[in-house]
Amino acid sequence: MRRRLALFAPILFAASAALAQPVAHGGLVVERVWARAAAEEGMTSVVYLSIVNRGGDDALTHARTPVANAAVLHQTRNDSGVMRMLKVDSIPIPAGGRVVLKPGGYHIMLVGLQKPLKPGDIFPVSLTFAHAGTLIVEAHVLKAGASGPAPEDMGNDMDHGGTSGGGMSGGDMGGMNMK
Ligand SMILES: [Cu+2]
Repeated sequence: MRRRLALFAPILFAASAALAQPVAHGGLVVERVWARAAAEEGMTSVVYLSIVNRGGDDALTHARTPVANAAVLHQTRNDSGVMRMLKVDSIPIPAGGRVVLKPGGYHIMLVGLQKPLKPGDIFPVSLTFAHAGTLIVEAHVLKAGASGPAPEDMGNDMDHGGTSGGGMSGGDMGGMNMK
């Protein structure tokens, strides 16, 4: 882990220039990795990202980060009008597909933060895939109520209406609903 982080160190510089800086690994490209700010150690946070798969069928099976005790794969589902988060064993990444972890859908829940996450912070997240193995990406911390990166950093698949206007963030969780 330590050695892998060192290998990826040059990416830190590139990533600080652009949130959209993609990280390629085999047939996978991971981009727009962001997390919600959390004011205190011990709270929860959420990581979102986009994965483009130019290879065969794969699945995201584990996530880890040094900033939290656990990083759990979750899916938010609308259960008769009530938004619920469920733990999932894996997130399918179909061949030739694009999977977006975003508010109201799949996400990586950070449980038991080791430290507060402030807007502008960057932290590493290791992602393990069933076939592609493990890669490390950098998550950019946005404000607690953020629903995604700035519009200029977004692709056209972010379908939840952007950050202005409020009230339409898809019912997802930030750090607030899991106390
Ligand atoms: Cu969750």
